[in-house]
Amino acid sequence: MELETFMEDVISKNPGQPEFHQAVNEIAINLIPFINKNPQYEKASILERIVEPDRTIVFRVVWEDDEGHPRVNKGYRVQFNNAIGPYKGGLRFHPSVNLGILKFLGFEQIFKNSLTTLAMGGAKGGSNFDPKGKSDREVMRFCQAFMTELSKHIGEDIDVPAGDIGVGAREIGYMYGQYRKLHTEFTGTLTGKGLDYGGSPLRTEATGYGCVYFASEMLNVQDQTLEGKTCLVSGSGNVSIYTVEKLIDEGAKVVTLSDSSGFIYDPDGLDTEKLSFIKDLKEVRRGRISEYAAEFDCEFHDGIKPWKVPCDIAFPCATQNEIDESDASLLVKNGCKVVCEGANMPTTLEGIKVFENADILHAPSKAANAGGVAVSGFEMSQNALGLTWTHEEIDEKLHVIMRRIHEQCIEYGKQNGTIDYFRGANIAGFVKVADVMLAYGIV
Ligand code: NDP
Ligand code: 2IT
Repeated sequence: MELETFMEDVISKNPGQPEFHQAVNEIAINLIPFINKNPQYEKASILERIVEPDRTIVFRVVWEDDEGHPRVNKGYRVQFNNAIGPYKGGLRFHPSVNLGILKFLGFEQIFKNSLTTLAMGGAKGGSNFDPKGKSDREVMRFCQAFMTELSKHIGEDIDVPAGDIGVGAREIGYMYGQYRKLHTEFTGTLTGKGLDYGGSPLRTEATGYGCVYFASEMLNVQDQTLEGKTCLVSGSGNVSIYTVEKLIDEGAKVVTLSDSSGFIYDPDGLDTEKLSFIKDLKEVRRGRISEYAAEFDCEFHDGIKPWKVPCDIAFPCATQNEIDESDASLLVKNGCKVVCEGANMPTTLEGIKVFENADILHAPSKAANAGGVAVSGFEMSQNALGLTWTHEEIDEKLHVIMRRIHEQCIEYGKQNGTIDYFRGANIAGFVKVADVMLAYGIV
């Protein structure tokens, strides 16, 4: 099998979906040489089968705005692969959402969920609805309308959605409220729920904390720690906030945060008090990051990303393709040695090459940000068992999972004394799902 012909086929079957092509390409680069050495996968056409979603559901969402006007959005759920467990993955509400973006996210989720070692298949969904500037009531009416249709396709053993960009505690509350009402049942069909109605301790923190645990594992191999390291974090949403929280705990110095309007540069570093301001700004008031610069008298860089700031470690935690070739070159030039991906696919293929050529330790999102979905998996288990584990118990389990993911990356990614984390994560994530697909036969 050849990469070029395989990708030509994927592109011709999925026209106009560049992010999906990119996600497949990123994995195929590693999988095709591996499959060529393991012909059982080629014989059963596993790669050709795994890039085709089990099903995609696309629907209309009509809701009423505060002026009484009907508004129309698109709703989606891509149920990509349930070989190893119920479909599992987040919902994204953002104006940029389209089928190609959700297919890239659902595809990545298959391998990420496999790496967690838990029984979860891959899925993703969402809408081109933009929660920004909407009242709470409008968000509630949208979430209810969205769930009215989505509820027909999900269930605790079928498909368990969660949050992603634009979907946090508020949206999950509205959607779970509607699901409960429509199904007359109280089951764990969504994760990221509030603690008093079936949510798991640490789910809010899990993606960010897990990402920092993964970075610690990478540094540990080099006999280093996070203590005193200068870190850039992009974004200022769920993943960024809890990445920063754990970095502060570990004694690292975080000097940037961003949103879609620009980034703040605080050379003194964030501390707990400054982070409380960010939590209130982003989780409660839903304000802009520039307010941080005004509050703490530091620089705000309008309309640009933080990658020109010198650092030891970069944590891209906002969105896909936020580090392109020139951003990657700037990071390398300014001394960055480690890149740990909190966001999904934040680095372009050209950016990955730059890091590879500079021997940067680069953790792919499907490994580094798997802590969120892992704790979602724990939420499902707690719901099924009807009990709640403690914060400490879950933190310990999260640590173990992130360590195991790191070990899998080493097992499949070690080559001539160096670790290719992309290769390791891609192959380790694939093997488990592919072997199960082989066991099921041609279905
Ligand atoms: P949030 O909605 O909480 O925050 C997103 C942040 O990224 C905001 O600061 C937002 O700025 C910024 N952002 C979003 N889109 C863009 C864009 N196009 N350009 C510049 N900035 C942008 O989302 P999360 O923190 O939950 O998600 C962040 C990333 O992490 C995503 O890639 C997501 O897929 C991934 N992820 C999330 C997990 C989770 O558990 N929540 C789990 C694993 C991965 P603004 O407000 O201005 O739009
Ligand atoms: O990208 C992701 O892993 C998520 N948005 C979390 C998915 C989940 O089901 O918790």
